[in-house]
Amino acid sequence: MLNYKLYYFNVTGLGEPIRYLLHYCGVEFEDYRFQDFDEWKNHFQDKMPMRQVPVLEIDGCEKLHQHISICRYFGKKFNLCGSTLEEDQRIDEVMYDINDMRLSIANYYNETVVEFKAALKERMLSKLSFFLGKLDMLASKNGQSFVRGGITWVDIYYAGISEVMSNILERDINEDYANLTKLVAHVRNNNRIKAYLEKRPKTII
Ligand SMILES: N[C@@H](CCC(=O)N[C@@H](CS)C(=O)NCC(=O)O)C(=O)O
Repeated sequence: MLNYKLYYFNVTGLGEPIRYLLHYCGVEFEDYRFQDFDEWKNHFQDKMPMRQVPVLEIDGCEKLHQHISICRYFGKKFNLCGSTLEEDQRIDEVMYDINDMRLSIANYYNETVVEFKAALKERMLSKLSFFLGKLDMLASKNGQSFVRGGITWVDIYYAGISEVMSNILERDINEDYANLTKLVAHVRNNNRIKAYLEKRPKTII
């Protein structure tokens, strides 16, 4: 059995969908959270492949990076992919749509110039409602998942990353979308995810 260690900050962020997937799949791992930014800067940053996290270390040596490809890796490993190449294409499309939404929120959140921030907020909110509407329709068409044929890694990815987006915007982004709410609840009702959510550290973001 491989030994996994996930390095990330003590926030949900890009680490959370990986944590969701690992718990969903019942993979034991060390959820290493830097105590603060200094610990990261002084002791870890230079040891990471691209000086960024999340990073997943395997057996104390090999280091995987890029949060989406780490999620896809577990999707493949635990049969949470599509059953055809076309379904895998759909999974990737949804994942990149979700990522576009996330980046739009992150750009708004990180903007420090007040005048730019107002314009970014307007653009981000309009994009968000369009994308969420589309994703909701997809979830409605396919039951409690984005792609036909049952739960796949992108459903679990969404449950984790939509929590991050909601934390940043300080409201549940799925609240007006019944099918997305159902999809996320379905993932969170998984016994192992439920147990993780009960015991994980409380963080603001
Ligand atoms: N494209 C990368 C982005 C990783 C990234 O931006 N990580 C940030 C935290 S969310 C980071 O490591 N920041 C610390 C730093 O740059 O010092 C991914 O998706 O994993």
